[in-house]
This record gives sequence, structure tokens and C-alpha cells, in this order.
Amino acid sequence: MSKVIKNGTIVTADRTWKADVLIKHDKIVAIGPDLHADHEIDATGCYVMPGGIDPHTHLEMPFMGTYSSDDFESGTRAAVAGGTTMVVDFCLPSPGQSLLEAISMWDNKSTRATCDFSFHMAITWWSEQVFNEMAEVVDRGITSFKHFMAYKGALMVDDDEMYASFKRCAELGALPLVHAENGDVVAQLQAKLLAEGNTGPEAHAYSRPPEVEGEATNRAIMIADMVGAPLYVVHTSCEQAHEAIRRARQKGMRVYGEPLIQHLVLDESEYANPDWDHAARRVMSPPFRNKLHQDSLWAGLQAGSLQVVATDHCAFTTEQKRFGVGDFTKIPNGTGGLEDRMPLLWTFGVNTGRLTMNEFVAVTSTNIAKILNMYPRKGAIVDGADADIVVWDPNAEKTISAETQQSAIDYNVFEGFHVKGLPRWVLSRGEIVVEDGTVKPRPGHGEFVPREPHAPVNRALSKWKEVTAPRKVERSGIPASGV
Ligand code: DUC
Ligand code: ZN
Ligand code: ZN
Ligand code: ZN
Repeated sequence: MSKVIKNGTIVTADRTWKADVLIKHDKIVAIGPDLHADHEIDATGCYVMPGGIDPHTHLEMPFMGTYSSDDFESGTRAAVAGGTTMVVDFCLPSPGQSLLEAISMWDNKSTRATCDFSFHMAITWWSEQVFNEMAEVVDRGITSFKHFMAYKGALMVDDDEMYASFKRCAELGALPLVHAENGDVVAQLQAKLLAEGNTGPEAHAYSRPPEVEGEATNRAIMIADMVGAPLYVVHTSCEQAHEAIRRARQKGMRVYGEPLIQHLVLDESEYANPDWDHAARRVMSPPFRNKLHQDSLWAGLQAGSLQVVATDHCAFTTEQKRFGVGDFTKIPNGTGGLEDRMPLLWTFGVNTGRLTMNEFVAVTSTNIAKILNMYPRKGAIVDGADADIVVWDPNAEKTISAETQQSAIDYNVFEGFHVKGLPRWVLSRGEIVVEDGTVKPRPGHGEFVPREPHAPVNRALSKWKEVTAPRKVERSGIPASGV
């Protein structure tokens, strides 16, 4: 079955031009003037762009004693509703669990995805088993490894473990990722704030100041440089972290930074709201920052020192957030954003003149497809690419509201934001999943996208070496990481 998207203006990361796009089954097969097919989509007045890729989601993730409330079915429905046609989720072994077993769990979770997906593997503990399994993980097409420098006593890896794992990544041609916050200092600040009677959600932000992020970002960059690994810093939220990334790139290091749409448009005043639920719903790590940090992130996207806009989509209901009444450290960390990332970035980026349309495509899709080594199958409008396409109506408007969202939570942190620029049609590997603005979920259509290593693999160099202070991890048998 063939389809053609007619009369639109194609916008990619490189250029903008008028042409039709012909699709056969799941692929783009021709681009040019006056193409015809059985099924025609009229894109008059619209932009035809590569579907968005959100490289940072946590769907149905065991975290802080519960599970994030969007699973792959509702999460990918929300994604396509907002023009995102691929998510990269974090496969999260509980400390002590085999990485391969964790992959099986994530394979099972993801069977009802509407759009394509891939995984990053989190390194939540360190041992000879983990070291060995990392090679197998790469063979299975998961070529990026996440390290939490925060969440002490739970997911956090120490520097010796991070050094060893980054070194292993370099040998496997894989990309290390970091959640960069100094978890030891955060734990100190949390204890101090609680002891002083600061138990509310506003204290969450005080416990994670920009300095803890700047320090950890610098540290991770230096360690990556020492082992010759590239580095991807997730949820870069402040100038201190951005500065570290900028400086490293100027020195020729391959370091990438990923601001979230939340940090670009929401600021720390959200935590001063006297309504406990309002503030708690916005508790995420890193927390929202002030306007100066926001300006820094926007400037980084403009200058190219920051490359990707993601969401860290990790949704919790109000009921789940209330686990933290009386103790802010127990509020599940995370906010949604999958459905709103592209319309918000268009509204506050393209419509304001901060980003060109081509830059919009670069930071929502193409850059990450290249960084994660799946370009041009994803992130491109070229012959042979997957037909993951968004037909974008720059004149469509709406007011964001929980009432109309796809996400499985009872609120939206962007409630009341007015956006102009929305997907009109969305195709996931050639299947229409948004038709004239209406979501047509296709649970089970989405497939796992395996990725090749980024660099030559040199396993001969690899040898297990115990780090100085191996952590004793007992296998708990409880999948919820207990954190
Ligand atoms: N930050 C969050 O807010 N949620 C999930 C994990 C994280 O690092
Ligand atoms: Zn025709
Ligand atoms: Zn994180
Ligand atoms: Zn995350």
C-alpha cells in the first residue's frame, strides 16, 4: 500500500523545499514534484518533517517505591499525539539484577507501543557479571549506557565504578550517558533541610542547587576524557553544566548536552506555589531553575553547544506524588512532557525566532538520530528512511490541558499554556497514527530499533578489573529498584 504526502513544504535539519513524499509500506521511496499514490495526504500549508525522537523517557519504570504511570501504550500514544515517532527508554536493572534479564523485562513492557522505540541500558551496580554482560547488551543493539551520579544508596554509581564502566564503553564503541548531580552532596543537603523542618516540595529544589549539577558534569567529562569515551549528559538544566559541556567541546571533546522542554519553559517559581500538589507535581531532578539558566539553555541550542531537547518523561499521578507529604525526599521525582515537547518548542522556539525550523528538526530529531547512530533510518526525510513523518500545521492552536491529553496522569505541568503549531498527520513507519489531528493509536505497531556500536569495538583490550571498593549487592528479588 502506498501513500503520498502532497503539497507540503519539507523541512529537515539541512534545508527547506517544496516536494511530495512517496511512501511504500514502511519506507520513504521517493521525494519530488507531482508524486501520486492510492492514498493522498494533503499537506497544503503544512511542514513535512522527520518525526520527533525523544531520547529520554521512563515508561512504567520502577522508581521510588512505585512505577511511573505511563506505560509504553499510553506513553507512545502521548508521543505520537505530539509529533514524536520514536522514544528511547531506559532499561533499568535493579541493583544485583542481570542486564540481560532487565532487557527481557523491557521487551515485555514494550509490546504495546504505537511507535518505534530503542533502549539505553542503566548501569545501576558494578561487577564482573555486569562488565561481561555489557558486551552482550551491545550485541543486542543497545549501545548506550546510563550512569546515575545521584540517588545515593539506590541507583548511584561511585566514581571508581563510573570510571570502569566508561572505560568499558570506550572498548565496546558504546556511548556513556550521565545523570549528573553530586549524589553525596544532595544527600547531605536533604538531611540538613529535613532536620531544619523543611519538609515541603520547595525544599526539593534547595537540595539540588545548580552547583551539584555543575560539579558532577565536570567530573563526568574529565573521567570520560581520561578513558577516551564520548559523553552524553542528560537533562542539562543550568549554566554551570552547560559551561562545562561548552568548554569540553571547545577543547575538542565529544560531549553532548540535552536540555528538557520542562527546563526551557518552566522555572523555579513553580515550587513557591502554596498549593502542595502544584509544587509536588513539578518535583523532578534536576529541579526547575531561574530565568538566567533558562536563557543559557536557549543560547546553547542556538549556538550548538547543546544539541538535543528531550523530556525525561516520567509521569506520576497526584496520588503517587502524595507519598511525599511530610518528607519531600519521598515525592516520586518526575514530570510528563512527551505530548507537549514539540508544540512547546515550536511555540517558544520557532515562533519567537529563537530557533529556525531547521534547527527545530535538528534538536527534536536529527541530532539524536546521529548521536545514537540510527541516522538516516531515523531523523531524516530521504529515500530509504523509515516513514516516521510529522505533517505539521503551523497555524493550529490549542491550550494544553490534562482534560484532553493522552498521558495517564490527572494533571499536566504545562496546564494553560497556549501553543501554536501542532501535528496534523503523524506516520509511524508508514502507518497513520494521527489523522487530521486525531490520534489513532496502533498498540503493538512499534518495534525495537537496534543500534550498532558508535565506534570500532576493541574487545581484545577488555579485561575485568575489580574496582577499589566493590559494592556488596544482595539480589533483592524485588523488581521495583527499592528507590
Ligand atoms: N529524574 C526525574 O525527575 N525522574 C526520573 C529520573 C530522574 O533522573
Ligand atoms: Zn494525485
Ligand atoms: Zn536523570
Ligand atoms: Zn531520566
